[in-house]
Amino acid sequence: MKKILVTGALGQIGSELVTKLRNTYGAENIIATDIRNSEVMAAQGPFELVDVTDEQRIYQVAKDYQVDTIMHLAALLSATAEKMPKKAWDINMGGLMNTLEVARELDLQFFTPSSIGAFGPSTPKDLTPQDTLQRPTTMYGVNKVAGELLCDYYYHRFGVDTRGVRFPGLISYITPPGGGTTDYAVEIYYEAVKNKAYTSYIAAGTYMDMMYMPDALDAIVSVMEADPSKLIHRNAFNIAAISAEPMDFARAIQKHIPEFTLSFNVDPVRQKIADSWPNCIDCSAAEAEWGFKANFDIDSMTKEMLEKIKEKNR
Ligand code: AKB
Repeated sequence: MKKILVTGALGQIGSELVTKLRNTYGAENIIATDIRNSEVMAAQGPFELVDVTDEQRIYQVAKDYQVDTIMHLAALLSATAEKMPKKAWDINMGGLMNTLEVARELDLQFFTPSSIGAFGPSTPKDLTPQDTLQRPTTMYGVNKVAGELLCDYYYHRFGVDTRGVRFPGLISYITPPGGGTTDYAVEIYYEAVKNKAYTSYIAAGTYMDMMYMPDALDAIVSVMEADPSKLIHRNAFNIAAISAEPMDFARAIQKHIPEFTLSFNVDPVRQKIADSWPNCIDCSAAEAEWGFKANFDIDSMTKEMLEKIKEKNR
């Protein structure tokens, strides 16, 4: 039976991952942690206040609960990191270093997500290979590349069982993302239901990879349960499901809300970040090494997103 400590448990991924893990491995075996409190999450299983910049605290909680795995999710996303680069370095790199150290000291399995943000303008944009040029031009990207290398280092140098994926923009109806470049692809659904209109801060024709949250959660569980002898890459597997630009979302939404309209008011900061990222990444290494497969395309995701948001509004 697994015993897993999750950092950033109240974030976009964490809030849904904790529920899935608690359903899979038993609520008492999932120690949700965050810098903020949550009575709801605490009522459903173990919950501890943890600031990932405090290594002693992470160590203590991991030891007290005798966990065998850390899933480290706490991080600032790309747009926020551009606004606060020093803080992003401290949280994203400091938090990763601290959690990896605890994993080394206590001999724990370790997961942390990288991102399509780990690529930059000189990376091939279409069918971006698993192993390719990575010269990102954002603080978030610098953090993600350094993080991928650090996880590889902890595996090769200390034998820590580090694993990870490069997530595309993640779309869900439960917890909204905050401070990301791909957040428009979530906002568009809420606005479609509420106002039948959305103004996108990302320009028409800007393709980025996206994925529906259930596929992202399945990917985390699959890569963690994968046979280690089959893993050539271990960390930072390219995974994606949907390569889309804002008009693709508009067309998918119009199949359910024909009067929906999309307009544009481009934010130069987030547009510049988006322009530096791939259009569509190649996931063949993840498919071959641990059987990655996404189940949702833009139409099946859109149908469910609109239904669930309508239900929430009732
Ligand atoms: C962001 O937009 O910053 C994230 C990501 C793709 O890593 N959603």
